[in-house]
Amino acid sequence: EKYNVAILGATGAVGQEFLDLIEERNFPFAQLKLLASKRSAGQIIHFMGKDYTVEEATKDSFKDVHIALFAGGAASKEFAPAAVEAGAVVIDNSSTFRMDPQVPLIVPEVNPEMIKKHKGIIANPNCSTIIMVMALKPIYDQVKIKRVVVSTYQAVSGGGKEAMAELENQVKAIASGQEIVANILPGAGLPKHYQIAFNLIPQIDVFKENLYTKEEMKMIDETHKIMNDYDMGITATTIRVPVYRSHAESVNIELEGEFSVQDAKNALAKFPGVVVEDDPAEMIYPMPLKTSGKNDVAVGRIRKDYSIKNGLNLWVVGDQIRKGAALNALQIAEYMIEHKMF
Ligand code: 2RA
Repeated sequence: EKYNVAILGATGAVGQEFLDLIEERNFPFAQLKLLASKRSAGQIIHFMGKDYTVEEATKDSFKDVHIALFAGGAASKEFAPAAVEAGAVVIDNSSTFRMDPQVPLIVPEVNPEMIKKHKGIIANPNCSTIIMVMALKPIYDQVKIKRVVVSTYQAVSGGGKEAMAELENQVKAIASGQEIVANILPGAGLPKHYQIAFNLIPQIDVFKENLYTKEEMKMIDETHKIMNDYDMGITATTIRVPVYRSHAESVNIELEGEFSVQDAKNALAKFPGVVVEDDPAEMIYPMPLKTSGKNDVAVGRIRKDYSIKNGLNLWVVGDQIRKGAALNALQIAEYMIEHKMF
């Protein structure tokens, strides 16, 4: 069985990763449609021996499409209803529909049972949320988590190809003594921009009334929905760091009961999509340069938090473009194919 696939946002970092993963995982597509904004339309993308012309997305672009992979951004709001209307299942990486009660918010290893409730749209969670819940779920399945305190160290890839280029250009400029240019981070549409090279920016997306950023509130609200536990206390601080494409997260959890470091290691090691890289004596721990380009989320620095009764500290690192976005979305489609949900 093969499926007609459309990729909206085909020319961006996530769109490109969709193509790499479709080839790498031998995803069963019949026809492939590459869609983008007017600005990016017209580009030719050579893929699996064929040349594809990127088309400007319109409301009529989804005829005969079975699976519409939306890379993210404002286009999702504009085109998701038309894609559903045309009979496609939309797997959307934007934040548009994530908190809509009609829209399942899915990490296939964590809450696949929620997929079947979809009404045509399935939302891919925020990258930093996906990476965190991959580490929370195997522990939560053994012992309930009462509270999570997370601090993230987020790669510039979260800001798209342009943000990755900005970091690279700033490093080159510093190396050659040229002027530093900052036009993208912490956000292209924000009134001010700051250098990211050799810096940390404590803002991802805009600030809300409660002085948290939207990125921080995504980690809180989306985790509640994915874990289906709205009592879990969660607080988050999300920081942009000069790293290309892996997000790293320091996750402190308070458990309802006893759970040793070894218990945590065993649970994490068994969980699909997670690898434990944790041997301090051998200086083994996850690092962004090691996880970039890989599918698994790596967990290390697992140790007790002695300041509370049942506390654990984890260091969680994952590729933002893969598991944080394109891979997770494609795995949702793979799960649906495997469980004959189309
Ligand atoms: C970021 N999570 O890292 C957001 C969107 N990808 O910028």
